[in-house]
Amino acid sequence: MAVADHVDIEQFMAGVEKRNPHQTEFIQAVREAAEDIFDYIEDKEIYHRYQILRRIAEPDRVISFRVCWEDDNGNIRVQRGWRVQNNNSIGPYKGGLRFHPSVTESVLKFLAFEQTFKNSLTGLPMGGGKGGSNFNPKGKSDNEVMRFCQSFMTELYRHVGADIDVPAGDIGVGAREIGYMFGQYKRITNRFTGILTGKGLEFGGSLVRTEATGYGAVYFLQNMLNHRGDSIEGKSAIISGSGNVATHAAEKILHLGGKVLTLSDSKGYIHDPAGIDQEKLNWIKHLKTVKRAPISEYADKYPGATFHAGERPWSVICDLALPCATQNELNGEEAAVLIKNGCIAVSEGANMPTDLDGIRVFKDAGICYAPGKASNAGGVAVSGLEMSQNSARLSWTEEELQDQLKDIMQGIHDRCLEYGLKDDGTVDYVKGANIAGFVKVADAMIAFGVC
Ligand code: NDP
Ligand code: 2IT
Repeated sequence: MAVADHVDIEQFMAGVEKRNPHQTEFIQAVREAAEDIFDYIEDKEIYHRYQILRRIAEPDRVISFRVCWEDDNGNIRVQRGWRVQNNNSIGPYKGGLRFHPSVTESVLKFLAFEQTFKNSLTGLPMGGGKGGSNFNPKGKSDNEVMRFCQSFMTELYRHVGADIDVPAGDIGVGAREIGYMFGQYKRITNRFTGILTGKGLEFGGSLVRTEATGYGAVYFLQNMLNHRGDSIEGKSAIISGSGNVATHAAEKILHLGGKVLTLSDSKGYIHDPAGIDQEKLNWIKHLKTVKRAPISEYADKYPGATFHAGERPWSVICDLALPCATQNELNGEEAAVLIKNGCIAVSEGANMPTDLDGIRVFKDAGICYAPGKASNAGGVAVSGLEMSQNSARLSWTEEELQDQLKDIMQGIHDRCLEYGLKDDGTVDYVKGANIAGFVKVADAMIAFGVC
């Protein structure tokens, strides 16, 4: 087939938009990757002939199901659950479960698509998947959450397996939810196998998994700065979110001698000019995971701090920024403000937190900018290590796992350099991540032929 027969990116995206009407997040994620991949494959006939990108952007399957549960007042509630199995060319489907009212098929398809590239980048044998529900755990009792999780797993169990699909946590799914779901799987199947990661340490979980995403995002930041002969020491950081990823990113910034000025939640952000130290961070972790209360309470507890209702932290002057809450939480205007204020590096802990305009601003400014599919891969990487430990029926030490996490993040950084290093010595980490993530999956798919 001649090169002249190839579609261009706009024709390709027109097809994606037509096949996925109204799925704005999914279309956004595909465009972000396609822009780099189209450049790369332009003169590589085999990727065109096998329609690789077209196939990766069509999930292997999307499973959708009803989840019924009973609330504490005896009302029957009906939610929708999904598992998107995007691509298993290099390993079993792997990716988190999100419980949040904003969850739609589009959100889960974008997350599963990005997960495919992210998991490939880790160097571990994991395919891409994502799932979840529009269930809102906020304000629910432990018993209500348990009944929901049991009902969710009563359907999901038939689609997962240690060599098939291994879900984990994400927004609204932490240790409590994983415990309830693992218990239900075991009860239904009478099998104790590693069908979920992020499990409790007593029942097959791995040390360092809880910290891995946030720590990994900061290791990636450190790698980017080191590559430019700089470091985190003495720098100020602003962070969004106050969940698993944000609080552990903050902790690692502190370990490496930086200062954390902000954290946030869905109601607004807190700004503490004195810095959020480890003691304050421990208080926040307790507030968000045990008390399950809003971050605004921080400003009552620590009078030097202020709470900014309904706002995001991006106007606070800083050296480093880590968006760690959710998708599209940082737009082009906010990116421009960060650059104007002297921010030199952005490492995404969340998935797709920066919109397409924001990415363009960061790329044009030539700052160190890491997309989530590279910088937040530490979480799924340690999930991969949890799978290995489960298969071998052993547990590695904290030190071994910390070392492996650091090595994996360095490896991802270096894979991004391979395809993203520019002539002027700066690095386009978006391009590097997209192409490096793509090549491994694509070459496996070619080996399988047309299927
Ligand atoms: P958590 O549920 O622990 O925390 C989520 C945080 O983000 C909370 O502070 C929450 O605020 C805030 N948030 C959620 N939705 C919104 C919204 N629509 N607007 C503003 N704030 C919001 O989730 P995680 O920390 O696990 O996940 C955070 C991000 O990191 C997500 O993008 C996730 O996909 C990504 N990620 C997570 C990994 C993991 O291992 N957990 C791995 C890789 C990426 P509130 O408390 O008010 O709800
Ligand atoms: O987005 C992500 O990488 C996650 N939520 C973690 C997935 C996993 O399988 O650990």
